[in-house]
Amino acid sequence: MLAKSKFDHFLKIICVVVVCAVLCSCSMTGFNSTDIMRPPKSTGERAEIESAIETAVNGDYTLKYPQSGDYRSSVIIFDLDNDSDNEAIAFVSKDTGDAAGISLLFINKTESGYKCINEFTVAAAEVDKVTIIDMDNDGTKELLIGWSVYSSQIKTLTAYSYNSPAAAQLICEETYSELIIADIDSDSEDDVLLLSLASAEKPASAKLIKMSESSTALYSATTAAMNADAIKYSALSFGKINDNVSGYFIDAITVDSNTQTQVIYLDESGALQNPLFSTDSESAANPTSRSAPILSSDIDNDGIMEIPIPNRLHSNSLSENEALCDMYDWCNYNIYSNSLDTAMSAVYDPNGKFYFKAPENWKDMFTAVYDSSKNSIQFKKLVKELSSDSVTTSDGDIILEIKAFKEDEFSSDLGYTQIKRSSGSVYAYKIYTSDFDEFYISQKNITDSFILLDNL
Ligand SMILES: [Ca+2]
Ligand SMILES: [Ca+2]
Ligand SMILES: [Ca+2]
Ligand SMILES: [Ca+2]
Repeated sequence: MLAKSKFDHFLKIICVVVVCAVLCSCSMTGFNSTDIMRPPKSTGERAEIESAIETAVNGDYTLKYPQSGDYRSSVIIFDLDNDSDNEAIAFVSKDTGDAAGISLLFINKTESGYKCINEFTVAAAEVDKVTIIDMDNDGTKELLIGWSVYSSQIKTLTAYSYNSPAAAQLICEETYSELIIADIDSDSEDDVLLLSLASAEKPASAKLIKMSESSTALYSATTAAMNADAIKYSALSFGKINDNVSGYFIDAITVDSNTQTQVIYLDESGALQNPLFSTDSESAANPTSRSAPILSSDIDNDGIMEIPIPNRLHSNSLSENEALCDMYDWCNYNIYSNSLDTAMSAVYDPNGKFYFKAPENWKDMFTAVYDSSKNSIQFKKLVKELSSDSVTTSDGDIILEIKAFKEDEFSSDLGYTQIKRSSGSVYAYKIYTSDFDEFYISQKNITDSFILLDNL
């Protein structure tokens, strides 16, 4: 039962945190089609473009649809050069029988109607993602297109500029696992970041991509090494590291099934940094590694991101029905001292219904034990005994108990005070310490520290 409850609990946290991640992430915007935001001016325009495609292909073809990103249409209509006339691009696979790949068609409005002006064929099975961005800030958009083959997680990037009346392919030899757009250098212009999981060909990396001064090539302006043990990204959240610096909080699943966070940001010299990852030694393990798939988020809603770091509680006297509760320190990454500074510590209810923020005056001096027979958590003092070469701890007096009652079983006669009522349950507490105890916690503090997961 407990294991299932824990699983439910983590599922809820994942749901909550994924929602947070999506809200503050530029990379996981999901379906947000600009095709819908900017429909063709008329069916006439769409029909003319389709006719231009048919003329250019001159045979049977299949339209190909980008599989991720903001643009999911096989025909994307956009004013690339900012002259108020739309251009179009189209992805088609020609039904010629041979493995020719996918053709990218540029379709331009001419005096005699829409015409295909350029065709580029790429050896790929699918279009992964289309990014339309002004890489050199000259007012015309460049196209970055990711391509995938079935056998690999690694996508190939090609890039194109459009200067009427023709498109040109830019030199670009980059690959990626995730292409993300955000203003990582805070100059109010979007930047392109490529994240790559480790592959047989290339080590794991984060790269900031820029356009050459000649506007003929894309190149990696700065690179940071990333953890080769990461096998899948769980969330890519762009957010504030502190009041002045923003960066990516990259939560990834590692080969040992843990979740860990890497923080990618640009330092003052313009170099990408990944301070929570070190190639130096095996001992420099990422301190954020955790067995539960809990994602980084702005847990306390102050605008700055936190990373959940397990902070194990201790007990020397667990009985048959008792289990230690999990606690997490939600930490801000301090780029100046290279440290993780705790913004909030919280104990999780093993049933996944709530967490309880540990008050400041309990810091490192308490434990929390869940008793399944009573459906309650007892918060106890931790007694530390110092000897010349070691510290031993033992469970001390109970400070506070939080118990979940079924709604029809709760009564104020039972000696508990109600905190919250939710979904057929009443959560209530009993204080065991006096007002003069150093672990004293006020009624208001208990209420403020109790956070129902449903309300996150
Ligand atoms: Ca145009
Ligand atoms: Ca441009
Ligand atoms: Ca920027
Ligand atoms: Ca925060």
